[in-house]
Amino acid sequence: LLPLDWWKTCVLYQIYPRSFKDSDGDGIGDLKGIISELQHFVDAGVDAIWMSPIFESPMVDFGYDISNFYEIHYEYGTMEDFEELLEKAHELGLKVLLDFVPNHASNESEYFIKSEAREPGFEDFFVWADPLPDTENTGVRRPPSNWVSQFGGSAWEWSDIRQQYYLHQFAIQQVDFDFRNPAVKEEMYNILRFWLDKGADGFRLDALPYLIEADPADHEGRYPDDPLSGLAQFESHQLGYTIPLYTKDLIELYDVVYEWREFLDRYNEEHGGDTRVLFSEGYANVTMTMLYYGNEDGAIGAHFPFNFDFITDLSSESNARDFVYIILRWLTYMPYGGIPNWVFGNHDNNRMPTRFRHDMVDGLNSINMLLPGVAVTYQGEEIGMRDGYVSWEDTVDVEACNRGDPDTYHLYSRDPARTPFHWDNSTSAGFSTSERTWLPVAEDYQEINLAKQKEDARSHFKNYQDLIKLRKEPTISHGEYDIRALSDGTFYLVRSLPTHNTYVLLFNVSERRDTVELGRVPHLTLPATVEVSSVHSARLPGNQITGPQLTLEAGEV
Ligand code: TEU
Repeated sequence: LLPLDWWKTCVLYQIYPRSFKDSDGDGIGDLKGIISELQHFVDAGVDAIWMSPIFESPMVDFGYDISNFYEIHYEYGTMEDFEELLEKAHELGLKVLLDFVPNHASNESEYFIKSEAREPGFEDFFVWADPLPDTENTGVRRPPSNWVSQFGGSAWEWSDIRQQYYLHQFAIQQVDFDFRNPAVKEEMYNILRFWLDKGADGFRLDALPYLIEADPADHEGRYPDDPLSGLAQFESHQLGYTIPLYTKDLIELYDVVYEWREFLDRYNEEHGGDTRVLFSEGYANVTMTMLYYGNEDGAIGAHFPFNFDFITDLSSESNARDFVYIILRWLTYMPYGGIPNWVFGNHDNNRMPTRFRHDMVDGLNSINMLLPGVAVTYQGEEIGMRDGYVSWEDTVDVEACNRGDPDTYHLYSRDPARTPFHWDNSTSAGFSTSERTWLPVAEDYQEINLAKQKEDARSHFKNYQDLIKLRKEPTISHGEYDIRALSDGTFYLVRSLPTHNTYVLLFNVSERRDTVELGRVPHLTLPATVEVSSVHSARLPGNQITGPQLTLEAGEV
């Protein structure tokens, strides 16, 4: 069997630095905190970590509004801390990926301040436009188009200094770069090179669908109004979401991604060492998403685009066939030679056990680990952390604050998925020595925390460790897959490889007990031995399954 490059089978763990571990008692996670807990990744069996942005930022969008792309944010530490983190992680065999946010910069960045002042070289760094001509002499200034920000309101903001509008597809303080300007592209290479030279192993690429907008040159000199998703429709609640035509998924943006890949391949070639990688982020339909892979062989685009299908297309309402269909859809559409990946949560969406059901944690972690390709874990999924409760008074997420009010904020808020990690049952769940943390610690931390799960005979964390060990089996890394629903409730995933063990996963996603005929599962020879089972399962690892039937409880794997 040919060994596979590290990133093709890795377990990739997303750290949300603000909520991972606080080393200095200010209630905010930091790099020293991450350094102090690197052993957690080794214990768990994780191969690579990526950190949400750690760069200098006014924190309007908690780091996704970067004011200096070459500096570490002071609340998180110093450049020395980052270098130490990298060195220690590498010593432990862990890869470290950074979050690269190319679509926008903070309005406090030098780029923006210079651009707003029309300094030569920076004048066209962002998307600037005049107001619509006031043909009827109303005296009211109107933005260039009806485009809407993802966080609500117009995507255009007036600058008194420059006497023009600038585009922001996210918060007002997140100004959209103009990717039609070669100087912007050049600067992006400088930023990438800076962090690669420090030793970063790759990047998660943020918000790529929004990189390029319609060119006024193609629309009689003006920014075209969006027919479906304009501000008026949005504000009258005709649509609770947007389907932008001129600001998202534009075909030109893929060329920018392919150029980054070329740049990275060249860097890899010149510098040697382990492969540095690009994982792209974007919510889009499957056709547009697959374009990030590039062509057949998956060798010209992102190493892979994150697969958000478990977040966007499956929930506690889904039956076994829904699961099978959604999993196969990715595997079917993926270009030949592409590497799949599976994401169950992140800092933008409700946590996995909350979107699905609490009894499904082990089943979901099992499919994540036993499907082919890369398994992605969002901080907390290894112990089954659920959404925390965050009151309106404690809410800090810019999206919730902009779009919501005391009655509706919970529909938008991303705070519940961002509450601090539960290390143990001490003060602030062991996240901080302070009782006051930037977001409240979820109330269930006494029940759900890492220390307890290490002690308990059976736990989500122990299952997580066992599953990662199982992943190392050649059948899982190199084998074939077969997946099919046996009933409304239960589907099987068979992984097989000639002359190696066969592994069969049976997962009852329904709320009811379900009995299936094991004779219908291909490649399954009886008796079979249990390797991993849900914490609420009566079957224990090592138990024999004889058949001919198997009864699974609700959510049991
Ligand atoms: O999110 C990009 C994105 O597509 C958003 O629309 C996301 O779906 C939304 O925030 C969900 O409410 C990335 C980051 O992951 C997110 O945290 C940032 O706020 C956003 O980019 C802007 O940088």
